[in-house]
Amino acid sequence: MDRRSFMKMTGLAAAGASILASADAVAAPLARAGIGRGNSRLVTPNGQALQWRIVDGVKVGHLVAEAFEHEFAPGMKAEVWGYNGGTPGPTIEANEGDRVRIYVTNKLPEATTVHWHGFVLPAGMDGVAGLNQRPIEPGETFKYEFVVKYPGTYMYHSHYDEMTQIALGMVGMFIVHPRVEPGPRVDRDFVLMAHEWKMEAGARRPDPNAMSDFNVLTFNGKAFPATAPLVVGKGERVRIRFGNLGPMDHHPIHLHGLAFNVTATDGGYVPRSAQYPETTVLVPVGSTRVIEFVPEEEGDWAMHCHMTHHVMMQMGHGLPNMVGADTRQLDRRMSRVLPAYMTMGTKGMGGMGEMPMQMPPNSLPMRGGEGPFSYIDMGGMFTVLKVRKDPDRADPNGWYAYPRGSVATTASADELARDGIAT
Ligand SMILES: [Cu+2]
Repeated sequence: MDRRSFMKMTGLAAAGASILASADAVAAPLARAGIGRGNSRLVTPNGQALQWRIVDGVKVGHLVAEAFEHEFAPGMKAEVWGYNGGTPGPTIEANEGDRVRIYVTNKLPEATTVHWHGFVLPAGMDGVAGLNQRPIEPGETFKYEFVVKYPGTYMYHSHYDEMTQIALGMVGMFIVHPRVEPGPRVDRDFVLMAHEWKMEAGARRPDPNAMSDFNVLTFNGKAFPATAPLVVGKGERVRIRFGNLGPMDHHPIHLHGLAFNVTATDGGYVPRSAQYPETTVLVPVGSTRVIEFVPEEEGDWAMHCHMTHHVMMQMGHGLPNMVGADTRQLDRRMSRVLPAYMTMGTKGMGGMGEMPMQMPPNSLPMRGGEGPFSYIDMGGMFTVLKVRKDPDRADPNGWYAYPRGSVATTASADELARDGIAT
């Protein structure tokens, strides 16, 4: 999206908010571009926020569990299940001590419930089907009401037929702001939810029976290059809240160019004395991890899951190993029936994301997207942290303007001779 359409969207969101304050608060397509709400600085890249209506001092919201079409990245859409037209569902935001009343309407073909993951609340509101309540049948609307006692970074998800419903996308984040921040004030506050999906090429829906070999890995429901970049200022204090309610996988999320501290989990704040610096944080299934940092170097910095298969996409899975294979004979034979035939992958697979391969319908290339120097051969659970001097005026889609002479490039003969490097 260019800057102009981004601005237009921001305007629309502001106009929409006033209408929604009095109308039904369902399925608000607001804040699609990741716009924070009210006094909060919270941003959900590629996501939306739940709209509240205040009734007698209670925050009233409405989640609609439903199936809808979702685009993981240009080239691949799927019918998924989620809340209010999104997977993850809208980010829910409240303040410590708020009473919330959340209606859940079930428009799925089977029963469901909602569990408020990490909350300390009355047992009858915990949402485990059979244990805490009866399931919400299709067509029914249930009411959950509780006081959010403790601040933190929480999640919500279906707790009925979890294998199907979580795999199909019935997850979301729930942030409770503290009355008093336990640490320094932050300038930027992002929410990113990890998820993994199994999408057979050409399939219409993710496969909820998958246990391994997930081939579409997402942040907030998007695979790179569809993940919105995180634009922050040099010297600003930045918070990123990671959540993971994928079906099976844990994700070691790695940030380039800086070190961070884990300041909170879904269990609460980490005391300052117990925090230590890291560059990769493991976000296990069923957990949140909150990190904070102050970037000191401007630039475009990769932020990605460090599991190499989690930055690949569909076509990168289930391939035979061809590295180092001598396939000249095979290629010669094949070329009799397919003149353009060439076995791929014998010298590695670095260039495969950009090869003009014929793609099966509804599928993503092996990996990657356009970069400022060449094709970026990582995809899936990958996004870019853009550290800028003036982040609020920076084009979120623009690339960093490198100072002259600051980019790695070919060594000259003089330099090689000077330093005694034989090549
Ligand atoms: Cu991962």
